[in-house]
Amino acid sequence: MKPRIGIILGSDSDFPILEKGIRLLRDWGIPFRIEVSSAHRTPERTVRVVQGFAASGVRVIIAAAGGAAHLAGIVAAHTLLPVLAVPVPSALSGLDSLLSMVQMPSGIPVATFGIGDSGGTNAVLLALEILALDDAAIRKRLQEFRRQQEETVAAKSRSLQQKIDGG
Ligand code: RP5
Repeated sequence: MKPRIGIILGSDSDFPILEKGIRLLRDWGIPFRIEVSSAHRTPERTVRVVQGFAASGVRVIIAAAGGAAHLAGIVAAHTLLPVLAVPVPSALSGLDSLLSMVQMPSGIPVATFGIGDSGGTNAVLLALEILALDDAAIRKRLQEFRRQQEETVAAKSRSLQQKIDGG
């Protein structure tokens, strides 16, 4: 099956922040490709990965990296596919990663998410929302996902209330 989402990690050590999102893709049967390639350690390979994603039918790219994180910018410079950037926690708690991604000079857009796990999961969810623009099955899945989330919050509220009432 043709991959619809391309994920590029600056290092295999970045994988944990996308684990939850990748589980979601697998559970929902969304075909994706994942590659490790560094903007600075393997610049030519990074360009080849981006070109490969586009050629294989990928519609949206997620790029995760940490530190002086120019991966998403380099990826975006080589494609017109939307690029979603996830800042990985670093020696500076990911603030360096975040600023490297979010402060793209005008002309090459990168949509930047929050640092770490929640950013990784939200990037996958936004990628799915982009695909859902012309895929009714994914749209339905996303609606169900939100419904389940609402139930979880309501259950937490009930359980907290019980705890308080119980003394
Ligand atoms: C970045 O350097 C990677 O994205 C990673 O977050 C960080 C450390 O990489 P490793 O030294 O763990 O390979 O390029």
